[in-house]
Amino acid sequence: MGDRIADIWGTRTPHARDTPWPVRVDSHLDPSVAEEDVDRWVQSACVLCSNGCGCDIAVKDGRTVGIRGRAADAVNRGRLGPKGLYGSWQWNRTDRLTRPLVRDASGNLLESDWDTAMGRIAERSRQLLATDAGALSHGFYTSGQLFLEEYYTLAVIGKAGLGTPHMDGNTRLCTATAAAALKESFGSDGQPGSYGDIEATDAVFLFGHNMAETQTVLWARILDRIHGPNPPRIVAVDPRTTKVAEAARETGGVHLAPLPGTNQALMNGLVREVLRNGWTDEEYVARHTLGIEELEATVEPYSPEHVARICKVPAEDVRRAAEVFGTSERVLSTVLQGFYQSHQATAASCAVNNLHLLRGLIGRPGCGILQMNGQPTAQNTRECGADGDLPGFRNWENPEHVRQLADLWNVDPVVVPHWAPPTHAMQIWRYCEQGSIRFLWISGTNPAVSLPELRRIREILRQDSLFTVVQDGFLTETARCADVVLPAAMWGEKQGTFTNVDRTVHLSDKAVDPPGEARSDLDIWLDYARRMDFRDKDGAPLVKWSDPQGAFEAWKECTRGRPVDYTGLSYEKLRGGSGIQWPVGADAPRGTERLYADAEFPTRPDTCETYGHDLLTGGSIGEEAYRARRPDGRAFLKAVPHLPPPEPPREEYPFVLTTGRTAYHFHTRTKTGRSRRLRRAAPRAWVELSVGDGARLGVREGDVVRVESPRGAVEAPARIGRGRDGVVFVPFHYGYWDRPGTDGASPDGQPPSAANEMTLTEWDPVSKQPLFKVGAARVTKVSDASGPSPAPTTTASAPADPAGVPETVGGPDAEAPGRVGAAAPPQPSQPPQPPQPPQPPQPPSGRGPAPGSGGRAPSSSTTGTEG
Ligand SMILES: Nc1nc2c(c(=O)[nH]1)N[C@H]1C(S)=C(S)[C@@H](COP(=O)(O)OP(=O)(O)OC[C@H]3O[C@@H](n4cnc5c(=O)[nH]c(N)nc54)[C@H](O)[C@@H]3O)O[C@H]1N2
Ligand SMILES: Nc1nc2c(c(=O)[nH]1)N[C@H]1C(S)=C(S)[C@@H](COP(=O)(O)OP(=O)(O)OC[C@H]3O[C@@H](n4cnc5c(=O)[nH]c(N)nc54)[C@H](O)[C@@H]3O)O[C@H]1N2
Ligand code: SF4
Ligand SMILES: [Mo]
Repeated sequence: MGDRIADIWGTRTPHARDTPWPVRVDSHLDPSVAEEDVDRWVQSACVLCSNGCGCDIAVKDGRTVGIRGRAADAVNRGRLGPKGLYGSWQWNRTDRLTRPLVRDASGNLLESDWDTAMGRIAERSRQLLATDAGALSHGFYTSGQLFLEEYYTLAVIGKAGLGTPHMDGNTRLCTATAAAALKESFGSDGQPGSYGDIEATDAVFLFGHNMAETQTVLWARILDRIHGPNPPRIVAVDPRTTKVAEAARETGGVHLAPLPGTNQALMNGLVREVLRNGWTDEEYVARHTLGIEELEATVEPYSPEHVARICKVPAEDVRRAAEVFGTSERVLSTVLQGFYQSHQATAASCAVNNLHLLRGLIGRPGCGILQMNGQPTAQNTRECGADGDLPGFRNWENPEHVRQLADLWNVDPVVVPHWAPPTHAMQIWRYCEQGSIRFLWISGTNPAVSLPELRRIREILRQDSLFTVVQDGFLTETARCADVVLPAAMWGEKQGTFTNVDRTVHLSDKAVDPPGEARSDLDIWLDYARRMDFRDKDGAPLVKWSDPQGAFEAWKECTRGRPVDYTGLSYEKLRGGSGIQWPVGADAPRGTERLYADAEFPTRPDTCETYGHDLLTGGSIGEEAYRARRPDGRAFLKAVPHLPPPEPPREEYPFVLTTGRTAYHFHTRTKTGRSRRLRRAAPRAWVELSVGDGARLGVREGDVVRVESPRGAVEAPARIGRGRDGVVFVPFHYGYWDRPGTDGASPDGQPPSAANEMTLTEWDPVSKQPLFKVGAARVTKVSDASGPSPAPTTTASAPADPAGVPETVGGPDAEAPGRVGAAAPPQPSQPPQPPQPPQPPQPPSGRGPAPGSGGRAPSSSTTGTEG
C-alpha cells in the first residue's frame, strides 16, 4: 500500500543499465469498492500528461470506480502517478455539463437542446460564409487533449469544408516549439528518441523540464536507474531547485540555474565547449549534417565566463555540464517548457539537437532526444493538422503535398488553405480582437485562464461581435463567456486513439456513457458537417465516416508515404498488449522504436515539412534557397546568437517572473481540482521567493504578497523556497471557477490568483509559442502570515526551512497499492466493445451550472468534487 500523494513516485524497482525496467502495477479504487467487485476493466491510457501511461479503467454498475496501470505496456510497465491514480476516473461523477447552453437575447446562458444549439451554430456559420470575409471569418481554437479521430475530422472540416487557415490548438502554448525544433533540425516533426533510452543511457540532460512533477512515471523510470548499479548522471537546467536538480547533485551531475530568458547563451556555451574539446564525431558531422562552420563561428564568443555573466551561473558549472555531455558514452536529452516557453525558444531547443548531432548521439539506444510534449494528445493535434499545419506533416509551401490532400479528400486544391502560413493561435486571438474573425469555436481548452494577459482575453471573449462556441466537459471560466456551450463527453466516455511523446499510439475504449446529453467531440463535429452539408467534388458528403474507427481508417490513408506512417495500425492491433510506436507500415509492422538510426533525415525538399526559418528573426527561407543548400537527407545545425529577453527586470519591476506547474494539478484544474485528494495537496495559489529575496523584502513564510507586472497582479501566500535570487515563481493553475462569489469572467472583488493576469503577449519568432516563462514583476508584502503557505512540500515548492510547515500527505483515503513484479494481477486483453446497458442521465453530485442566473455569465459558488 502507499500514500501516493506523499510518495509521488512510489516504490523503487532499481535495475542496471541495459536491463529491462521491472513491472510494478499501481492501482487505486474507490474505497467503497473491492477489486473483486469490479464488473470490467476497460483498456485505455492516461490523459493527464504526455507520458501516456497504459491503464485499465475499472467499471462497476455503469460507473468508473478506479484505475490500474497496465503491466504489459512498454510506456509505464504498470505504473501510474498521483494524477492518474486520483485525478482521472472521477470526472463523470462531478458537476459536469449535461445539456447544451445557449445565450438568449438578454444575455443569459440558458439550458437548451442539441438541435437548438447546433442550429444556432450552423445558422451563424452560414450567415458569415455568405459575407465577403467568407471562411476567413471562422476561427477554431482546439486542444491537445482530444483524440486523434476528432482532430482529423476537425482538420478536414476546416481545410476542405470551410477552407479557413485560422485553426490552431492550445498546443501553440504547449509544444509548438517541440514541433518547430524537430522540423528545423531534422526536416519533420517526429520524436527521434524513445523512453527505452532511459534503460540504456549514461547521462540524462533535462533542459527546462521538471519531469519529476510533470511526467512522474517517466521520472520514476529514471529514478530506478539512479538507484541501480552504474547509474546515469543527471544534468538539470532550471532556475528552481526541483527534484530533478536535487538528483543532479546526488548523481555527480550538475544543476545549472540560469536566469530565465538566457537559455540560448547557455546552449551556445555548451556547444562551444563540446567543439573546443574535440568531443565531436567528425565523421558523423561531415556526412550527416549541414552548417558546422556557421555554428562554430556563432558560438565562439560564448566562453564559460561570458555565459556565466549572462546566465548568472558559475563558469565552472558550464564546463562540467559540457564535459558530462561530451564524455558520456550515451546521452539522453529532454526539453520542455523552461525552453519552449522561454526566450529564444526554437533556437535553444534546436541547440539541444545540435549537441546530439555533433556527437552523433541519435538513433541509437540510450542516445535519444525527447523534444517533449506536455498534453496527452498534443502529438495528434500536430499530426492531424488541427494546429493549422497540413495533416501528415505535409508542407503547406509544397504544391505536391497540397495536391495529395486535395486528391485524398476529393476537393479542389484551391480550397485547401496554403496561400500563407497557417494562422497561429496568438494571431487568431488578435483577429478576434480586431473583429475580422467573428466566429470562434473553442474546444477542450480554457483560454480564460491559460492564455497570457487575461484581462485582454476576457475583453475579447466578451465582445458582442464575436460569436463563441465552447465545447467542454465543465462550465469553465471560458464557457461562461460563450454564446453556445456544448457539453462534451470526456476520456472514458468515448473511444479513440492518441499518441504520446515517444510516438506510442494507444487506443482508449469507451468505459461508461457520458453524463446527461453530453456527446463526443467527434459526434459534435460530424453533426456540424452534416448541417453545413459539406460536399466533395462529386457531390458526395465530404466527411465519409461516422464513428471513431472510420475516422482512424481515413487517417491511416492520409499518412501513407509520410514519415508519420499509421498504415500498419488498427484498433484490433492496439487492443490487448502494449501501445505501438509509429511509424508502423509494411516494413515495420510492429512499430519503430527510434527514428534516424540510418542517419537519413527527412530533409529532402520533396519530403520535408518545412523549408525552414532564420531562427533569430523567424523569416522563412523559401523553397529556392532551401533547395540550393542541397540537404540530401542531412540534418541542419542551426546557429543563433543570444539576444536579451523582451522584458528584462528594471527598477520598477526588479524580478524575473516565471510560471509553471506542480505535481498535483493539471493546468486550470478542471480535472484535478475536482479530485479531493489532489485538491487537498495543493489547495490554493502561492508565490515562491528565494531565501535572499524574502529577507530583503521582509517577507516570511506564509506572508501574503502581491506580485505585479505591467499587466496585472496576483495575491497569494509566499513560500520561502529554494529558487535562485531575482526570480519569483507562480503556479498557473489557479483560475476562478471554484472561488465562491467570483464570477469566472471577472476576478474583481477578490484578489486575483491566476498567474496569467501578469504574463505578456509576446511569442517566439519561429514557433509562435508565447513566453510564459519570462516577464518582469515587483513583489510587495500585503499582510502577515496566518500560517504557512499552501504550497506542497514534496516538490520543487518545498520550503527552504521545513520547520513549522506541515508535510504534504494524502491521508488514509489516498491508499494506492503498488505491486512489484510477479505479484502483478493478470491483465486480460480487452474484448471488442462489450455491449453496454443503457444509462440513465447521471445527476451531477456537485452543483451544476446555474443557467439563467442573469448577467453575461452564470455563477456557481460551490465546487463539484468526487466522493
Ligand atoms: N503535474 C502536472 N503535470 C503536467 C502538467 C500539469 O499541468 N501538471 N501539464 C502537462 C503539460 S501540457 C506540459 S506542457 C508539461 C510541462 O512540463 P514542464 O515543462 O516540466 O513544466 P513547467 O513547470 O511549466 O516548467 C518547467 C520548468 O521550467 C523552469 N523554467 C522557467 N523559466 C526557465 C528558463 O528561462 N530557462 C530554464 N532552463 N528553465 C526555466 C521552471 O522553473 C520549471 O521548473 O507538463 C505536463 N505534465
Ligand atoms: N502562465 C502560464 N500559462 C500557461 C502555461 C504555463 O506554463 N504558464 N502552460 C501552457 C500550456 S503548456 C498549456 S498545455 C495550456 C493548458 O491550458 P488549457 O488547455 O486551457 O488547460 P486545461 O485546464 O487542460 O483545459 C482543457 C479543457 O478541456 C476540457 N476537456 C478535457 N477533455 C475534453 C474532451 O475530451 N473534450 C472537450 N471538448 N473538452 C475536454 C477540460 O475540461 C478543460 O476545461 O496552458 C498554457 N498556459
Ligand atoms: S505520468 Fe502522466 S500519463 Fe502517467 S499516470 Fe501520471 S499523469 Fe497519467
Ligand atoms: Mo502544455
